[in-house]
Amino acid sequence: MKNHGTLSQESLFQGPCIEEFELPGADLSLHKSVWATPQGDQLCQELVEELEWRQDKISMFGQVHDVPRLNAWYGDPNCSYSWSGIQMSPTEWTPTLSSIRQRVIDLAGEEFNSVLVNLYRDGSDKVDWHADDEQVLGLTPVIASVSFGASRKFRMRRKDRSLMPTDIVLDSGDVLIMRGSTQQLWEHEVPRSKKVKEPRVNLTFRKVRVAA
Ligand SMILES: O=C(O)CCC(=O)C(=O)O
Repeated sequence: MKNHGTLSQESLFQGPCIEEFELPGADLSLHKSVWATPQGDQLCQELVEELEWRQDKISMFGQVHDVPRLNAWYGDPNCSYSWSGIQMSPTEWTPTLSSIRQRVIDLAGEEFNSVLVNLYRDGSDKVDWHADDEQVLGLTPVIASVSFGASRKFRMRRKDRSLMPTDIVLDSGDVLIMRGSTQQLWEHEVPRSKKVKEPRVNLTFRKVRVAA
């Protein structure tokens, strides 16, 4: 007999759910609410306060600009990284980052030796179209992207532009895992959004190949 009015044990338990996407050549799984929203928001604040943020510069058409977000690079001692001519040596894992990393390793079933952390101070910070396809990550990297704080749109498009872009909303506590040929065939951006007034911290866990 159905029990109206009171909640069963199952409906009280809201475990994380996984969303899959039908994107040709991309292998994405979005694990919703791996951290509950209040916990995710708390971690956002802690990371904003604790991490060693840097303001990188990028030169475009002969002019030097601030990258429109702050960054940090943490990892095992030998995991240096460079993108768009910016060199980064790893800072040692903090206890907070180590515990996030362990949760992500368990979820993805993959080892990660480093993390690129982005701080979007508000909706005017962004990241432009790119793929995480640097040689040191290998041809088919697994990237686990963790979001804390403000919800932001994560937009994906095929590099050959054969399809319309797809928008995925990443909320506080979500983990998006990208695998296979995703970085070879697709690129992604986080566009500006005037409505967003709150900060967001995004962590992309990676496995950098280290010379023996
Ligand atoms: O903030 C995000 O969700 C994406 C970050 C990103 O694209 C990157 O770190 O390469």
